[in-house]
Amino acid sequence: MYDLVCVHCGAVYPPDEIIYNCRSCGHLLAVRYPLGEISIDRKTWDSRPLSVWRYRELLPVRIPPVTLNEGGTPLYHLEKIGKEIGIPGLYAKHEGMNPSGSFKDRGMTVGVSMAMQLGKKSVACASTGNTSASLAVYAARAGIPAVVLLPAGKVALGKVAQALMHGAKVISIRGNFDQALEMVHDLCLSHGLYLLNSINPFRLEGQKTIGFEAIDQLGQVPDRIVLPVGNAGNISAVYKGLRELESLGLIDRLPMMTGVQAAGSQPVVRAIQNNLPEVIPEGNPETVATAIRIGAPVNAEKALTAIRMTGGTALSVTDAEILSMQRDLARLEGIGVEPASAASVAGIRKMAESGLLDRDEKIVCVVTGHLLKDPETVINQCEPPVVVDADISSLLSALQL
Ligand code: AN7
Repeated sequence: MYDLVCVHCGAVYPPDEIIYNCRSCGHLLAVRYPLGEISIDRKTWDSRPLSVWRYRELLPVRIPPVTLNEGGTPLYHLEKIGKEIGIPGLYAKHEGMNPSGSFKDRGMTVGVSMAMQLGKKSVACASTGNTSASLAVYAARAGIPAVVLLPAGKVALGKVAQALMHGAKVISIRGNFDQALEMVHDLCLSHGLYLLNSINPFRLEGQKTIGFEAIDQLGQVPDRIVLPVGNAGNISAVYKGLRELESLGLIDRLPMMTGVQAAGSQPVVRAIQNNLPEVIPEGNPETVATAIRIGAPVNAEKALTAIRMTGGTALSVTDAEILSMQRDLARLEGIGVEPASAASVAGIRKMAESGLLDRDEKIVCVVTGHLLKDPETVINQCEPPVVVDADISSLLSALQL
């Protein structure tokens, strides 16, 4: 059986205790498996479909899971963008192809399953959007109520639409994500809802399978895995999973974990580039990539470890660079992603242009959410459709034929 261990002081808690922060030092907890006792037969994994649940021996769920077949997302070779920036081994793992359109589904299938396993009757989260959409979906699937807190006016339309349609109780807070998270945390502690933000150690267990799948699809450990960073949960989760594979002897090296933030919201980048022991929160984060508009990333401590222990790095990209890469992915590769997702590939373009990486690297960029999540940002940067009269000559003249 696994237990929960404080990432800072090492205090240990039983797996069925509902606890999000260490009682001795206040830091976050992580799931620890008795890796020496777990036997994983590579053939058994390979015989199962590519999905979160392929890797169930390294997941905490012991009941039939609440699932919609998450994971198994495509890994695309970015041939044209890779050629343009001079990196032939450039790939994108399209997490927008999950059931609710983002990587959060990997975390929620595990997190909501754990809510059921632990006997919880309701769930909650704060969210820049995707977490709320995903929680609403999985709570509906489980048949339990969900409460989601959003920063008012700063959540992309598609995500709000999903949270509403799937039946969550949606509350908009006059404040930013960081404030909403503090509030929902208090609410969960005082009223017994199960908190499914990324401070929940079980949710990150599901997300770590992105790295497992990337290796299985590429047929080797990539030299670098690149993720957009908001609350820094996903980069921490992927690193944790890969460390477990390494301990089990299933891989023999780790990729350089590379985090990309938006220029207007880059506390992790500042900590890495200035070699700070911890992240200094930003009070007023701002970016077109609202998914990663987060000034006080709760998983920063784990993320700094992930980046530093693998010789990775963190860098920021401007909103213009993000949107330009969103368009290139869409038009050159046929891959539709939301702005935050394009940040990972934009970061690689920037590193390549500055000579900060080896052009022979095999690089997997995680593109985290689907284009349709944020239709307004798409419409704002594209020419509107040309309207013509319903006759063929008007059509031909509009097409300049
Ligand atoms: C598309 O939904 O934080 O660094 O509340 O939606 O693990 O936070 C979303 C984050 C990247 C950053 N890409 O991941 C939320 C939320 C997309 C995202 C991130 C998010 P973390």
